[in-house]
Amino acid sequence: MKYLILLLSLFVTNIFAITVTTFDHDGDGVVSGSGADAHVFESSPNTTGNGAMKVRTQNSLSHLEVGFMRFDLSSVDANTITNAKLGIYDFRFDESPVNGRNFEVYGVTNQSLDNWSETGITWNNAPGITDDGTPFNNIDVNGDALLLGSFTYSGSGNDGFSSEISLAGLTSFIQNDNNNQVTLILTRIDDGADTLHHLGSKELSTLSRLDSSPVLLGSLAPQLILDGAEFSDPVVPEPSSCLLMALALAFSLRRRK
Ligand SMILES: [Ca+2]
Ligand SMILES: [Ca+2]
Ligand SMILES: [Ca+2]
Repeated sequence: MKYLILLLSLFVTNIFAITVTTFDHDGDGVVSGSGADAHVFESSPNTTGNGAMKVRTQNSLSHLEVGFMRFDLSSVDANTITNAKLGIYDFRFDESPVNGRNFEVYGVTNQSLDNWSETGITWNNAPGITDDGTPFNNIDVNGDALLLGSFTYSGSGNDGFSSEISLAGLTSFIQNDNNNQVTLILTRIDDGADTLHHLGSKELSTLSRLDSSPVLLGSLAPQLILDGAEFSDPVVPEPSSCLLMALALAFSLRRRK
């Protein structure tokens, strides 16, 4: 019994986590909330890239494309979040792996700028960016955005998903948010010949660029994994609670035998 309690307590500390995606803000797999993902082009500053989110740089320094993600945290009790991680999916994983590539993530700190349009965001109107007049030298981030950290992409196996991305400033950025809308900016920081990256969006419906097998809509959308998090609305069923109840039931059934 003592060991079971120990096992359960260990389990409890680890199973409380909520994954919010740009597709689904309350974890039921049904599209909801104000999540969004899109990309903008420095070379085409009035064009919106929506569909497969894309981040692109090239060593010719003739292209710079930057990804934008908005996560809706209104279903989550922000006070319960202990750690936040980012998950992104490489749409071209079976063609030119993004593994080993380096990215930077910024958070939009100006809360009034979270309400960008997924179908209307451009280089010229995107939050956190002011063009510095020198083309393609960097992301031209301004004072409305804060560098949260950098990471080297590492997908698990060949499924193209990297879902355990830790960024030094991400958790505190989310904890300090005050409008339940979190905007992240994603950009490559190293240049190379094979730098065109398509990262999964909430609209992505096929497995990869070379494999058109259909996937559940939203399943390859960018993710925020919120450790410790609990839903703010008690009506929303918590998968972790269901798991605990199932464990308790299994234990009581076992004792009755
Ligand atoms: Ca939902
Ligand atoms: Ca989108
Ligand atoms: Ca915000």
